[in-house]
Amino acid sequence: MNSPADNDAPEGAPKNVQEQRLLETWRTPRGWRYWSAVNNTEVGLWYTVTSGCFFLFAGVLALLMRVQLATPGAEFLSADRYNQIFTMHGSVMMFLFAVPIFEAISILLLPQMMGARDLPFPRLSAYGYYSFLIGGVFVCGSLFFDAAPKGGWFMYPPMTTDYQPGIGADIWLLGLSFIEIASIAAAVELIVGVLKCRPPGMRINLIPLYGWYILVVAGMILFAFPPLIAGDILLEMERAFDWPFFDPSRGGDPMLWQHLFWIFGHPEVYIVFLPSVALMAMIVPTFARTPIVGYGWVVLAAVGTGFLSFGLWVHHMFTTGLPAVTLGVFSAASQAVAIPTGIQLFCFLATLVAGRVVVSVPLLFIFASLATFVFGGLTGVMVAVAPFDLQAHDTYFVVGHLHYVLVGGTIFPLIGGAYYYYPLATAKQLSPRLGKIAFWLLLVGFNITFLPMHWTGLLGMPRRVYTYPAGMGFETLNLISTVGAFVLALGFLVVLWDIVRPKGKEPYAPRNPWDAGTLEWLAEMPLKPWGIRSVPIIKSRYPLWDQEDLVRDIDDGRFYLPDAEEGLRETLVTSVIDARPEQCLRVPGPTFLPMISAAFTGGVFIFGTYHWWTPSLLSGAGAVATILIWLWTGTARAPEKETKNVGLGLELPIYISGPSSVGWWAMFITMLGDATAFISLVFGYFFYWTIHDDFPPETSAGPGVMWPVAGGLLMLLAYGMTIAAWRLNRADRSGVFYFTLGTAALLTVGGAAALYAAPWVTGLDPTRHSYDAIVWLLVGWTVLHALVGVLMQLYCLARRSAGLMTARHDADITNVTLYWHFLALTVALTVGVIAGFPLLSK
Ligand code: HEM
Ligand SMILES: [Cu+2]
Repeated sequence: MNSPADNDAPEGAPKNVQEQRLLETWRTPRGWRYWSAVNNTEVGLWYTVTSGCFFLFAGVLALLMRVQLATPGAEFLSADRYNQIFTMHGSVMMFLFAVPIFEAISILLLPQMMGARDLPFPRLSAYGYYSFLIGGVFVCGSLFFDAAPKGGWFMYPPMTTDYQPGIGADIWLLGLSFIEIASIAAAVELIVGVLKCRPPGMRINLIPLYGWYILVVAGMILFAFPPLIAGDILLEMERAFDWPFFDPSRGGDPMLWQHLFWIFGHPEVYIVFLPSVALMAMIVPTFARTPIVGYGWVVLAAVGTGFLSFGLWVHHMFTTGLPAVTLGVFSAASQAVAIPTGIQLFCFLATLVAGRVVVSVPLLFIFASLATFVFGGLTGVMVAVAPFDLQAHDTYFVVGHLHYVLVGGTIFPLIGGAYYYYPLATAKQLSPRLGKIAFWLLLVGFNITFLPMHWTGLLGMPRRVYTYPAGMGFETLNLISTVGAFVLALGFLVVLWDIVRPKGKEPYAPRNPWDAGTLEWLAEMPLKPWGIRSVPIIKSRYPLWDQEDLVRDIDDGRFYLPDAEEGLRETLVTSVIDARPEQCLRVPGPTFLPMISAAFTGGVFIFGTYHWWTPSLLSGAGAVATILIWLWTGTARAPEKETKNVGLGLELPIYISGPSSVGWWAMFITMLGDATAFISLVFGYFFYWTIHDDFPPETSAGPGVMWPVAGGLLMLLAYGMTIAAWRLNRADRSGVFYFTLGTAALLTVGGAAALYAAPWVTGLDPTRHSYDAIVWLLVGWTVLHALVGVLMQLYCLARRSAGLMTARHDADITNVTLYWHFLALTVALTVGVIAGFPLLSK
């Protein structure tokens, strides 16, 4: 199945004017301008390579730990160094590798799987990437200045408050919060990509399984990261300004951190694992030469795992002295999650049994993964039994368990995925011979490293400690583990070499080298920047197997968007459930704006770490300014004509607003995440209330009722006027529109001021008691969001007066109104909690 290239034309040259125009429109810039690219193929590749580098970095740290632990009483690393390295290993693996690598390959592959030309918000992906890069280098760099965090990847206070001066913990809290924001940005992008950018005909039951997993995992990121961000804010406020959220002597409680951390931390395990299952779901049918068995079951099980995983977090806290009932419930729930996981694995096995299996390197790694993961799952069921966990929790047994799950569940499928998808990134193939060598080294090395840890653990060797004394029976097992780690490392080196070795002389991979059935394998070799020659109509889960002549018709431009007449980048937007074409979306081309705004955003966090408030604030202003320029110049632009013929006689609008548009969805999804962070803070308030007999404490005046209610009413009035302004704009009543929205902005400022006055006038001192601190924090959160709301109102006023927003082209104010719905809820809840609740509980 080689591409039908002309004999005399050089390989990959355009065959006609249409192709010529498409090529020019989608061409990636060269030279230094290359870094202004925002296309998913470029950004996805950088993202993948960067997270790969962080993996290697964390891997080297693991080797250092193993060297230190090879012999008893070793002095290779000091205790302090070890703590830094141990913390960085876990944190980098989880935050800078495991989550980003999923987003990276999804950015790279999703549009291809969906027959789309790009993701809906290319600049957002680029912004997320640069944020990730800057934040990651900052966090990792700290290790070279002996300033790295050393509180473990879980950062438990009070260890990370009273006992750790220096900026290590601040680097962790601020640096990783910054990266978490980037992760959320990518999640929003991916969710909208799956929901709205599918090819016509790809109804919800035809979505490739990978797409479903993206929905589940990105959805989990959206609800799991905000609680952690909320926790980060609390802990950083305590470290930087002495607000006593976790200090029991002033009404705080370290357990609040543990809850917030593990509400994130357990779903995180599945956030890390499910993408690899997604890769399996793509690879297994290809090599079984048959469609997946039980598509619907796999989807249901994936969704079920996603939900269940939010109800398990307490199993990380079995040893903290919680009531027995709690332990029972969470223990049972932890066992239950084995069921949906099992269903997915059984569907893969059934597919392999039903098909004619062709063994290849990607499939070998899937086998390795299944075996390893199942073993880790079994020890997982053991530690889910609370009494067993009491014995094993702080020992190497758990280190063994978690690496079986993480390496088996994540690393092996990823390497399989690398061998499988490599041609789609570079048009060349990896070597099957090296692949097999790597497979054996990794599988054997892995088991030599981690199997013995179960015994060192049962013998009682504590984890998270830099050394151990001789004569406890730990010596031999530890030495074996260390030898294994080096065999494992050798395996990774073979993979790395295979990936980077020069392949200039090797021929291009054949088109669809594995004879797969899913759309991404349409890619021409060498790869074309346009992604897909024309956007097809999809009728099957495996269109390349089932739809006759599909490839030829696509290549001949017989489907949608075969041309770029206006020289603008375009892709199709379709409806959520049945993928009916709705819009011809124009996506932006190369620009440096995302890079610049990411640098400014990074400045806020990085300067903040050192308490350099002025540069931090200036960076914040810079970030806001660049983001405004980016929005102003690139989003919701009124087109030169209202509709466009996209081919096959279909006329589609170029501009739409409201719930059919991708912008509306992005705002809605972002606000769900934002609301989750806010709810987590409210959770904090009620957590204190449940553990204290006097909360709010008798000694505190509280913020009173008058000021909060006044602030709330003003802002609700502003909310109503914002909605009215949206209607007025639609009715094209310009004068009243300006007046209404302008007044709304003034009222918002007044409302925010009144709300801020509440704890201030009544003299709440946030350093005195956790009550005062949490009230201040809720107020601060709401005021900040109100100010963003004002900025949005002013933006709409400016857009309308510049003629960029009209009665017909009203996406700006439609999305702003959506933001305001959430803001109104935030205001109502804050006022209810700080002013209303104390009255009730008295
Ligand atoms: C590739 C080879 C790896 C080796 C040799 C290795 C080695 C280790 C060792 C020895 C520890 C325990 C340190 C201690 O308790 O003092 C540890 C902890 C940890 N590792 Fe790895 N690791 C590897 C890969 C990974 C991967 C791929 C991940 C995640 C995706 C990961 C995540 C973690 C985490 C989260 C901890 C902290 C556990 C805790 O809270 O006690 N590791 N690793
Ligand atoms: Cu868990």
